[in-house]
Amino acid sequence: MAIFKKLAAAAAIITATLGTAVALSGRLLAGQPQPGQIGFQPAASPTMERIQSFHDLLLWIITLIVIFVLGLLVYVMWRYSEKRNPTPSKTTHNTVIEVIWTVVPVIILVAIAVPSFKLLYYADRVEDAEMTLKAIGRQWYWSYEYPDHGDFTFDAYMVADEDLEAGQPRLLQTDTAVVLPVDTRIRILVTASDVLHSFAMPSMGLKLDAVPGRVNETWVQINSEGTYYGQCSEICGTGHSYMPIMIKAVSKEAFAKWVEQAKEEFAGVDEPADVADPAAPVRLAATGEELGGND
Ligand SMILES: [Cu+2]
Repeated sequence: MAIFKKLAAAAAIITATLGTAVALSGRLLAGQPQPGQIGFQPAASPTMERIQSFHDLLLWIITLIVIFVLGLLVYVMWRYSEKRNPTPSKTTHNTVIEVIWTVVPVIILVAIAVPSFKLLYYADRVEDAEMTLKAIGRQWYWSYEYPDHGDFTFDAYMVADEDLEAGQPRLLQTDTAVVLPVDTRIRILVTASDVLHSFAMPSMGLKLDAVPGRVNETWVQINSEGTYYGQCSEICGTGHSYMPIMIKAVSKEAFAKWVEQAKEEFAGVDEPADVADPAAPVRLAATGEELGGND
């Protein structure tokens, strides 16, 4: 018996250590996926908070349904087996039961639809945005525009593996961060210049198609300062996995300072690749290699 006690004590220590490690790393690296992570990244916006609680509600509903159906199946297998029920009943219809098993699922679906549509419209757009960010998906990087702050623009390329510094996540770090203020309602406009892309930031509950010739709109309000990572989520070509999105959320004051700096830094800097010119070479961010234009 003593050996079991020792094993139990060791297990408790390991569990406690792992728990602390996970909690610590979760706090340090909130805006990116964790090794062995189960579930969502910590919510960084009101939209994501609502998505998580809606997910939790659905998890309850689906769990109860699964348990109920599994219970019925097991009971029927036991109660109506050949041994216990040698002469089966010839019943083929039961109006009451049929009405119940039609109406109850309808009620459940309506109960799900109401909060679902509420959330859909909440996440859709914000009427009183305080500023606008425009993200343009390109093969294979993102360009950003700040129309309310002097309309400067810049491109953000992924940092290649060999250029990563300590602590920078692989395939997620970009050379230029998208700096945004916290506690601000930010309208996000998303489009693309070549093929379909998708602007996705899991911790903020953002995922919006970037469609050439069309501008899609969503919004975000970032809860706290930090660096958040996302990726293009539409298979868009060979460089699809090499066009991450990196948002640095800072205080409003720090953002105002950054804007002044950025206006100078990005003034007249490389005009975005000419959309109308299909022969323009595109740069593959991962290798820096130049590829021919789309044929
Ligand atoms: Cu893409």
